[in-house]
Amino acid sequence: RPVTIAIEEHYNDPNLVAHFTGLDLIRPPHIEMKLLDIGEIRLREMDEGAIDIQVLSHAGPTTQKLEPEIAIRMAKVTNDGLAAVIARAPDRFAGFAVLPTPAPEAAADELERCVAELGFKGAVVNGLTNGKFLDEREFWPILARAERLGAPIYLHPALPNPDVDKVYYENLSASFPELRGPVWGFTAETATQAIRMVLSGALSEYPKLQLILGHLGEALPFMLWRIDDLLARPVSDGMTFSDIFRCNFHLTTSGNFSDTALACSIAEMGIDRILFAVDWPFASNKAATDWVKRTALSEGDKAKILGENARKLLKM
Ligand code: GRE
Ligand code: ZN
Repeated sequence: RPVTIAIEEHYNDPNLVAHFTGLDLIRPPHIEMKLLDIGEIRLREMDEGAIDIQVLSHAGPTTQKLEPEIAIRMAKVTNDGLAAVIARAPDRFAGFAVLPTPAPEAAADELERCVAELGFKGAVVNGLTNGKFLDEREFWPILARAERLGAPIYLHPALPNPDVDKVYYENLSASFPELRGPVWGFTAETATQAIRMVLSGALSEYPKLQLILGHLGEALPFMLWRIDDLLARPVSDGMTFSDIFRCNFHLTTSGNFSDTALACSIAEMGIDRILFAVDWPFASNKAATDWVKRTALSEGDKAKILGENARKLLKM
């Protein structure tokens, strides 16, 4: 069977979780329990889903919403802890770093340490950094370093900016607490982050930088034609929005096992930019791999999505 690498798979480090405050994302106890497990339950469910390797990333909001000095210290502790987990089972686990983005120069250095010394595959950034989007110039040192290292940055959602949350979601959140989160709030903010990466000029400055979006691209494959049409001009160097999006983004299947969304994503991005992910423990490993195997794709295309594309992008 094809090698299967899942690349948006979460865990929690109690040392970092102790720093989360005001987190109103309610995760049920069985999810919290799985996030803390890096042994028996995780490996059993990987085996049930025929997943060979999980590329682990810490569950949100990680180090994006801490004071700079605390973020720097906790990113090191968390990344060292993840390296120790991987060292115990290097055939089953790989890692994405957490970055102290509130201190951008330190975050660039931490990314380099994690990739060059710990063998990590890139980094995950969870939502905004204390209210700021990653395309703002103060964060460009991180983007520059990621490009130089050939290390992708995964733009993972987090709960929306509190001002947005209040206006958009608050009055429905009692009945539908998932609305501000995975139902829509995550997608709206992360898609906005991705669009801003293109329009800010960050990707023209760092044209080799690779960004990863989960959930089959946070709805953007469906919107590319309309975005191009209404911008009605190139973003830079004669490249349209969708030209840049197709050069600098890879998308994963995390938590969105939809045949029609997958067909749209492949049609817009090409098969080589679609990678397998589950979003464990928020989605089921077995449901994810069963779905890929049931799709109408060729065996060659399934193998690309399940593992070959990740091996290339993450140099595994
Ligand atoms: C999260 O808490 O981070 C989360 C969910 C549901 C789906 C995905 C996800 O609560 O990352
Ligand atoms: Zn996730």
